[in-house]
Amino acid sequence: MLIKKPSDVRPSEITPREVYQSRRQFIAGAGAALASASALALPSAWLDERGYRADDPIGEAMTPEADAKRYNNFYEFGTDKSDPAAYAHEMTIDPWAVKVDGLVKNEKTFGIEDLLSGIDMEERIYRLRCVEAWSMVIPWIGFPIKKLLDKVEPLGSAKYVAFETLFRSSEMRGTRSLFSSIDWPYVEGLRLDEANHPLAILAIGMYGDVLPNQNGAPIRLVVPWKYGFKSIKSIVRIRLTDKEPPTTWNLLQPSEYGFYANVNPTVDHPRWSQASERRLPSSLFDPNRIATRMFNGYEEVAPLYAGMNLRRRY
Ligand SMILES: Nc1nc2c(c(=O)[nH]1)N[C@H]1C(S)=C(S)[C@@H](COP(=O)(O)O)O[C@H]1N2
Ligand SMILES: [Mo]
Repeated sequence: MLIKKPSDVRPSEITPREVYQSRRQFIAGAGAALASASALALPSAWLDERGYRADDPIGEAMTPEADAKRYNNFYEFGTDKSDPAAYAHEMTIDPWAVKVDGLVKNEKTFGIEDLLSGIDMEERIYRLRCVEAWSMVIPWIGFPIKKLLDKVEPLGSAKYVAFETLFRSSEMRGTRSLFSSIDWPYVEGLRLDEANHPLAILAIGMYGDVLPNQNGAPIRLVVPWKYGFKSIKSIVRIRLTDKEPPTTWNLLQPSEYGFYANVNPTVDHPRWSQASERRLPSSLFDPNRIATRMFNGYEEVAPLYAGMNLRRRY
């Protein structure tokens, strides 16, 4: 079973209020430099019971928490895998607002707590497959995007969902780099029916804790059947449209990165094979190379693409 049913997560373990209170408690109490798990008032049973060492429900070992938090892509903070963990703390995430607008009945700018109110959190243990041919298995805490879309009620004319990351160059040193060819803010998009798929989530936490900044705090997209670049971090705007929205990697290199970006072992990147991946942690002596699966193993999404040529719509 890929999805941990909400009924399996006891309400006492994770609720948005608990997660956010713990963050608030931490921000109010400790200095920003002392972000340690022990400072967070998470229910102790949560970590004791899971520990995040055992195999997960998909039968693959979870990536150690430390690796998932220090090996990142978040170009706003630099292009090295270690840059986000080193510099993302410079991003202010409290207060945080998300504007949801476009083709919806109720346009609204939500404070993060308002956005989460009335939404139950679930734990989802998903494979994350980067287009660079490495992968991880990460336990997220979040909720289906559909639950947020239901709050604003998309109009019948809405066909796509466009997402936008915070762009605040004073706090994002990667965006100040002369070598950056990205046209900020980082933008991504999904077809509305993809966004409404129950596997597509907005995550606010991982490994039983709130998201660290380098992983996209306070709220990010996670679309497990697509290459990692679709899973846009630190979202400030969600817009419903009737046209396919521009996406950052496609703008940069359209022949290499498509709008769909479904994980597909039979369609190679122009510069490398996508048939296999390095499952992290890996090393020179133990590359831990495994076969890549269609839709990253989430074949239940196949009906979304019935009749589409996935070689052409990569
Ligand atoms: N705003 C923003 N979101 C982003 C990126 C980025 O550079 N900026 N990188 C993407 C890529 S390429 C990947 S593989 C995943 C990595 O997520 P992780 O660091 O939490 O593992 O984030 C995605 N989301
Ligand atoms: Mo990626």
